[in-house]
Amino acid sequence: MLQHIDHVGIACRSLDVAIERYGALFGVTVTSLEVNEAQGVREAMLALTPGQAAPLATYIQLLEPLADDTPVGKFLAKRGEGIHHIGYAVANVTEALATIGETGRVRLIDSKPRHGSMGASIAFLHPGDLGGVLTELVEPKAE
Ligand code: V0V
Ligand code: CO
Repeated sequence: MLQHIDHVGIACRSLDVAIERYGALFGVTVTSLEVNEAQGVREAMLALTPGQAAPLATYIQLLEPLADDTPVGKFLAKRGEGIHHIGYAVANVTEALATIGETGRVRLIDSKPRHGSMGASIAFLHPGDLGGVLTELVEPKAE
């Protein structure tokens, strides 16, 4: 079901500072910069495999909260900067949600897909049922 790691989400207080750091250290650059009001973030996707066509690309997703009372804002207050979630690519997020939901073993934060970065369809699974790892299913936008 899980095809590859689409992105690793990293919570940061300043997106600009984090983007500069990753560029200076690793030479990665911003592929996409978006504000996602529904998720409460300003976020940048930095491709690890420039030139390789999506959906095979893997990204670092840098996340800055739009407000304190958002998932990333609360995370920063409780835990500070660090890894926030892992996003796995799936072929079909609706089908993946149905299959996972049928097990009854994990709370679906999203019962149906939501709008994600770069036109992807995404859904989150609760970290409390996944060994403390907030897990995101990502169906990248079809080319
Ligand atoms: C919170 N907890 C986490 C966590 N965030 N554990 C692991 N990883 C995280 N990222 C733990 C927290 O330490 C508490 O554990 C417990 O969950 C409840 O935390 P809370 O602060 O009271 O927060 P809640 O319950 O209000 O919300 C937590 C959840 C929320 C995970 C339900 O953050 C959520 O809905 N996340 C999904 C949406 C999201 O994260 N969007 C931002 C990325 P204890 O203390 O009880 O043990 S947007 C994105 O990635 C996009 C757009 C994209 O990729 O395209
Ligand atoms: Co994400």
